[in-house]
Amino acid sequence: MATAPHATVALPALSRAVADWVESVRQLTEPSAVHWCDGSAREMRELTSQLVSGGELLPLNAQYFPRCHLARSSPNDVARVEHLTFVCTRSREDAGPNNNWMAPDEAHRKMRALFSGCMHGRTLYVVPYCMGPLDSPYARCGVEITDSPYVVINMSIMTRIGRAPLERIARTERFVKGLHSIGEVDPERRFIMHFPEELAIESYGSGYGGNALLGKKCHALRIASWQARTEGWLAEHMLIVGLQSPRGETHYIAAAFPSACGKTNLAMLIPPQSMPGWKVFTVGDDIAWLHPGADGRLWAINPEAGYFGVVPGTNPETNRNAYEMIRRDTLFTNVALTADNQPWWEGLKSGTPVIDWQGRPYDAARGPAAHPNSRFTVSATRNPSYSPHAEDARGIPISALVFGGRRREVAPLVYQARNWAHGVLVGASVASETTAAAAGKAGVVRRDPMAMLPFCGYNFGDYWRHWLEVGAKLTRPPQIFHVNWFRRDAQGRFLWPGFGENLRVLAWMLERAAGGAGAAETPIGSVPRPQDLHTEGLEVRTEAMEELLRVDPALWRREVAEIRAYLQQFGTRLPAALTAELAETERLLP
Ligand code: OXD
Ligand code: MN
Repeated sequence: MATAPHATVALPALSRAVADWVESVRQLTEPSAVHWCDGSAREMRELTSQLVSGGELLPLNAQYFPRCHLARSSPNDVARVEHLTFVCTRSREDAGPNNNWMAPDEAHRKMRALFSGCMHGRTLYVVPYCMGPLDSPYARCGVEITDSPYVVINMSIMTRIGRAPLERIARTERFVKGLHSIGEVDPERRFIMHFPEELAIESYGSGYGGNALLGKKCHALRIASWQARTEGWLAEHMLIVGLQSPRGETHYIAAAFPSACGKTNLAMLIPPQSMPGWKVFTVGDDIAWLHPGADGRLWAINPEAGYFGVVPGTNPETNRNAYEMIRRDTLFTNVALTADNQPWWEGLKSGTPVIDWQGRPYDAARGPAAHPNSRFTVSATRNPSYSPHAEDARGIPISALVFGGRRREVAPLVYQARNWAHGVLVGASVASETTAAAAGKAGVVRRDPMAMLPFCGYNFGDYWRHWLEVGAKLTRPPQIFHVNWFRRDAQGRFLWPGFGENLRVLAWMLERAAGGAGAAETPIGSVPRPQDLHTEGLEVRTEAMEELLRVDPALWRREVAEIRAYLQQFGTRLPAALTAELAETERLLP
């Protein structure tokens, strides 16, 4: 007996709420065509060849970099623009001193004027996407409308897009609305607006990274952090990594570092030869959504499906997994080219650039060949160390949370917080030297609480209170640590070798979390003594090791004063528990 043909419902007919919104945006932006993305491989191949024909994507050397392409952004559009990024809540205090704020009505008015008629002659793409495994109760969906096919291709790598997310949206008709247009790519007409109370994002005038791939920083951090607070979970700027010990047990760590401080490298770490039997599995390299579980532990999913990683510095020594991963099916943005059309970047340690990131003949006098914030976009499944549990619907349990910054001095290599509230203070006090990931001067120390300064969608004072509330729900909370791989000696040389050797520090944390491993008790928390770390085969001089683990009371008294001054700006929204923990640290300092 013949079976009835399976009727596939057309995409625009799946969700009334999405269709109505698309129609209202169509009327506002006046595109010449509307394309609903189904997320198929065929669709992405067609979009890619369209961009190749138009010269917007350059195919790279097919022998060494099969199915890889290069995109070049406008030189005025190469990084996130924090000064043009706003959180638009009804009350200014809800956005907090940590965000640029604009009243929602004013922001909508401004954006309406920019979006009005902006897609003339362009195609409007509708990109339904899911952040997190499609079958996970922790995943959340959104729809990005964009006029940039380059953004569509990136979104198809970074998230799960197309029919399945739209079907999930149709079940609840609840989704984050992300409206994006590259506009004129004019920094004078560029804004990234967030409306957490409306679960909406409006981004105009940039086609780059976090400004334009709205699933990432805009949704999965700024909007999700707000949504997480209302729903009782945490959306964090954290990598997630699984460590399997020689005994065969795997434990997971989530770690927050400011942009371009090595999250991707740590998430893909390769154990040093002197630590045989250890294995490392990547769950995520940038964002973690953390949920208190029924068992009193904290469970994590990675909402993303790919990596948008900084390319410069990637080589077989710094990150062999990433180096292998980006040799096929990868979209490069703003790297340089060799004579035979291979991508090239500073720190690659082989090959010679002949064309710079702007497509000009390379001339060292004009600066680096690849832009310092040049990126690769690649599917997480290309990662040789991709965790077999990365797509588990219920997530993975977290044993340790780690905060860190890039600091020449003050913070020792690693320390463990006294308890959850102290850990929240440690996270709130993160400070780091700025990098090329955001426009502005690199190398300046700034406070970057939980590495969320550019990404928290509401007042930090409320956010820390929410952290304390989540902690109170956990009967088996992860231990909280702080690391600093970037301590330097008087000559400015790094004291710690970093990369694979960081596993020694992570292994100590896991032993501490399990109630083992020794430490010295100090005013800032527990710090390992050299004998508490796995140091076999480690080439670090004894004096360097002592310096790395030193807590200097004079520097820390100054640090406490600076932290207090920083926290005071949050006024009455600052939880008293953090002030009390800071006072306790001060009391313990000699
Ligand atoms: C990123 C960033 O791109 O943090 O991940 O800037
Ligand atoms: Mn990031």
